[in-house]
Amino acid sequence: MKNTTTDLSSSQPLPAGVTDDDMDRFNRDGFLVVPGLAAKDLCRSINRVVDDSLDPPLAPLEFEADILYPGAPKNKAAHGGFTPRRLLHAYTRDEVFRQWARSQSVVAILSRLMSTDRICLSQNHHNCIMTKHPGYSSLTSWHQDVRYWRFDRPELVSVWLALVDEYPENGGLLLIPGSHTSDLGRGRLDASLFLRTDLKSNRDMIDTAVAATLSVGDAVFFHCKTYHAAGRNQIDQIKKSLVYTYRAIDNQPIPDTRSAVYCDIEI
Ligand SMILES: O=C(O)CCC(=O)C(=O)O
Repeated sequence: MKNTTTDLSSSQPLPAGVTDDDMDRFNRDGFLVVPGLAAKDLCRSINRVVDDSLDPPLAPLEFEADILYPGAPKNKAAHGGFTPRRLLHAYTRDEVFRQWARSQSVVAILSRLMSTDRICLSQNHHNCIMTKHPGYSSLTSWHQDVRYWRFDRPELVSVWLALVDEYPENGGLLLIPGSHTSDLGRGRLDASLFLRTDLKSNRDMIDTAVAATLSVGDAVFFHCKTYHAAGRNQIDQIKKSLVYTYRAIDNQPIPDTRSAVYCDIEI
């Protein structure tokens, strides 16, 4: 991808269910929702493994109290201190996760978005099951995923699979259409590179955000520069999403950075 947009001149056939309009939408908005991309059976199998991995929580994982986003328990000793936030290293956890990561439906769409058949899954970024537990979940402020990632080019695509229905009340994704092409100055971001909400220019941008309302099996493909956020889970069921990040094979991680700790997997 050049200048963060998709090359629409590719002659590859579109995968079933993805139209030229969808591709235009991805270029324009920086994300694309693909309804029903994962079969219900696969989602059931993934959910079974995820549920078994949450009770008891199976390492490697990250707790809400590790990341300390707004709303998280203050530390592990606090009430809810051992609430999981992310089950890490999804790809190597179980065959069902690999099956989805490499599935023809995912790969075909990625090939189109990235204008290449040679695609790698990053083991260093996302590659996790995101969970939001009732009572103890935190919110994620507005950010670009690429802010802490180090590659030749800021041109990665993440695939977010809904394992339960997702909507704002249970902490579903919010995205700012077109923000992947914005070039905000450093002054519009806070110390942790989240959008500063004390600035009117940022609040105006946030006002244009849309909620990704998803059913089980729906997937969101989003550019690593698309600003997104998510609220706390305010219902009484766990929200679970499986998230992977992909890059073109020639978009290499910078050696000795967090993006190069584990080797990427060509899919
Ligand atoms: O589920 C959330 O809170 C959003 C997570 C997110 O955007 C991220 O980890 O990059």
